[in-house]
Amino acid sequence: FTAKYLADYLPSDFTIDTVNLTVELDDHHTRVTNTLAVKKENLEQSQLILDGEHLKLVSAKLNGEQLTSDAFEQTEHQLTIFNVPDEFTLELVTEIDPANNTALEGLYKSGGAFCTQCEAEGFRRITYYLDRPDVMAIFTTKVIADKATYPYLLANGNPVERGELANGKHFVTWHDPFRKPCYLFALVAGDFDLLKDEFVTQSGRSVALEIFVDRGNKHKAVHAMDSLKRSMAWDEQVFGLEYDLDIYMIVAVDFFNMGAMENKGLNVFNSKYVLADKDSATDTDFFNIEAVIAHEYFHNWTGNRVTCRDWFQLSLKEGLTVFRDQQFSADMHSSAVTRIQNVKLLRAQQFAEDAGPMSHPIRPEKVMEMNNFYTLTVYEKGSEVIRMLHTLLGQQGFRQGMDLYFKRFDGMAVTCDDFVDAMADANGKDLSLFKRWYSQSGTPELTVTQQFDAELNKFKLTIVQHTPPSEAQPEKRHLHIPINIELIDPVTQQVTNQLLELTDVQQTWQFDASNQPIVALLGDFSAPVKTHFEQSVEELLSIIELGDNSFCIWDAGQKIMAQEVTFLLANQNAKPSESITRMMAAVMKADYDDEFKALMLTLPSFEELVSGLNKVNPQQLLDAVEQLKLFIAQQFEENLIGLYQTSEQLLQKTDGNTGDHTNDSAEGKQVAARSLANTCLSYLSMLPKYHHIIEQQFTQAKEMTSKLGALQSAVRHAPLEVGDKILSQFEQTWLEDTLVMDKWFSLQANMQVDTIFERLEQLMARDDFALTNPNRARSLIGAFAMQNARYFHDAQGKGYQFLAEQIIAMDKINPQVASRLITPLIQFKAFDEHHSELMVKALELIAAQPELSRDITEKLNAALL
Ligand code: BAL
Ligand code: ZN
Repeated sequence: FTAKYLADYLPSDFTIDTVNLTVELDDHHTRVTNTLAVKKENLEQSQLILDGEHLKLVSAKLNGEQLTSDAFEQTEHQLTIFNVPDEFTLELVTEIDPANNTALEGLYKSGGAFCTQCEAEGFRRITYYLDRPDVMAIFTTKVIADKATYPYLLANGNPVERGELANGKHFVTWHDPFRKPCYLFALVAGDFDLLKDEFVTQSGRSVALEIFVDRGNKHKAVHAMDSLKRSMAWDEQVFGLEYDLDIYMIVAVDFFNMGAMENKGLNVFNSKYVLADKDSATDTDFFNIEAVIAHEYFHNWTGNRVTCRDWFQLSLKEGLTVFRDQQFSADMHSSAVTRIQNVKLLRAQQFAEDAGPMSHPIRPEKVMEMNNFYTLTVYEKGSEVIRMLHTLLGQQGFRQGMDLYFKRFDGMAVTCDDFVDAMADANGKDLSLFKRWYSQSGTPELTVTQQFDAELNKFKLTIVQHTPPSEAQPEKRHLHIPINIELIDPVTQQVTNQLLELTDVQQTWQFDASNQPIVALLGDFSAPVKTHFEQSVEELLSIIELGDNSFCIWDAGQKIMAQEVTFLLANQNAKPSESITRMMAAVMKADYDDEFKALMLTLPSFEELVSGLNKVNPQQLLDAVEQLKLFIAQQFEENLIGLYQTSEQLLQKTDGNTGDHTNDSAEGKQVAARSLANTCLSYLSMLPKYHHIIEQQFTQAKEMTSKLGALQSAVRHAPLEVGDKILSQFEQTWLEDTLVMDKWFSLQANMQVDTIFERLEQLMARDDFALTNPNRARSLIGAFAMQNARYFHDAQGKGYQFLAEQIIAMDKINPQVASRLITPLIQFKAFDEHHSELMVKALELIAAQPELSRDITEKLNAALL
């Protein structure tokens, strides 16, 4: 396998004006007739090289003439046509086998339906094409299939013709008037329930909204539909962006590699991000569905109307669209809680990725398998980079930049530099140094020192930046970093805000201050960095008590908790210190809303803690966390039970009715109460005398969030009998619901029992477990490796070995999913020698297999360097 480099980019020698596709669907012999209008752009070039994989070429005609065998050459990945004229029509007929396509790229079957996934390079599995995002064409697609089995035939754009054919078949022809790259192509055929609605745009155009789901699930699409309408309205209000076709369709399928896909006018979604009702989905599911629906909708402008020149620029559309969906969620819900959740994800997972062997800049420079770069770095850090622009330019300046971006580039395939230039030009701001965020990998670290001169009433803050070197970039350079600070006067309790711009390795700022202020650093987490700033517990408590910025308040609490864990880790026989008691007492008495209080009470996750430590022993870390959690449960038992009961009372007053749960609604308050109740239950279940509450909550709950909260506490902290009893009741109720059963598999994967490996084997032997179903595989194998740290990091290496074996099996079926599962194993450098050696052994076991995919090979090459 060879890598591609950003530096080697060249424009295409050919362009394609129009594509006419006729797709005659059949399980094993789908026939694709592809008629292309091709134009030579580089007149020196005599041969046209098209991408194509797993295709059987049936016939090839140039300008209506059959090509003779010496006029072209076929390899495993390409079709080369020699001596082509300057402009011509090419008609290619190929055959494919969708029913045996377990990789779920290109055209495949999910349940009884045909569907497609073309990003990044799946279109080449449907027909021969110039499969690169800067080749943009007008697509017309005729879909033909059996009418009884596949009553709905869908593709991009607007339907222009439909009719009946012989042998019970029918067809529908779709025309997409917007030029697009082939990765945005989609086709769906199946029998569905259809939920219909309408949205009237700000200019008064009516858009038909259609969501297709498996039969019997129509009521579960209502939340997705409401979310779609809210997204459409928000994009008009905040960015002035209106939808452009007459119809917007979403199809939910059970077999899907990613979350969802923004194909023009025809989104295909993992059913996990569409289907929800109050019985079967948690508040988090409702939140995530709204966010993913919004994300894919927002792509219509940031991704589809303006797309990427090449795949190295993926963050151009993904970082920007994640930022847009985060802002939307913050507007619909608590902005503080939404922001903290964004940061938790970044710190837990992106920081780990950036410290591991696959560390890459948000605009990678070298790629072997593009599917490996749909990463937390490109998406989440990419979004943080956009957020920094938003912070530097302000909402209005950012909007001016967006307006200029669309004015310059609508209908084009462009680069990240083009985007930043639009932001700079619209605001007259020099962003040349800022662009380094796109080319440099790693998490920058800020070291902060302070100095107060009581005689001169001056306060000085010095910040030094440093990014640790990585294999690919041994010399890191300084970046342009926006740093929001709050200065809190401990005497007057006055709080002032400042935005500092760090543009050098080291800078000092001076402020007038009559008392030594307390600094709350990185308000709203204004930059994706780690900080080293020695602040006393008194200072951190003052931030909690006097600060204005919710993120800084939460972060001060997290810092005290993380310091406590570190202390217990270093002093194995010690007891938790006074600081944690003081902090928890402050949180207990503070007047926070329930959801924020739940976050303030929650200890940093295992992954968040690992990212702040060096070569940690995972078992000892888990022991320290459990010791601290038990201590808090014992010390604050009365507060916890009080909060738990108050939340439960609020929940019982009104029925759980998880419809619109935006922040101010009655439902929003219930969401918050459930979050607090589950957090308290998680502490209380550390104490055996409260184990009965777990079962009580499970039995009495009227919705899934509370049921799941009870189950999570059971599998984590209660005796096996309690967990097994309610898990079995849960299974009997939900056996027929795939998405709920995914939760059931995940709960089992999280069990804290020494027989976990036998349990995993038994679960994998069930009829309803299959590696060919990505959601199910992730719900068991992924949940075990990514959530059950205690047994994944088993001291004998059994957890690593289990994961390695599953990856080997999965790689033959679905390399993309296999490659995602390998993430926790390649991050071995974060752990002590004993564990990291066992992890490397597991990686070597995988590496010893013949015929590994390009996806896995790229990661193994990086990890086992
Ligand atoms: N473009 C792939 C799925 C997503 O990020 O929306
Ligand atoms: Zn996206």
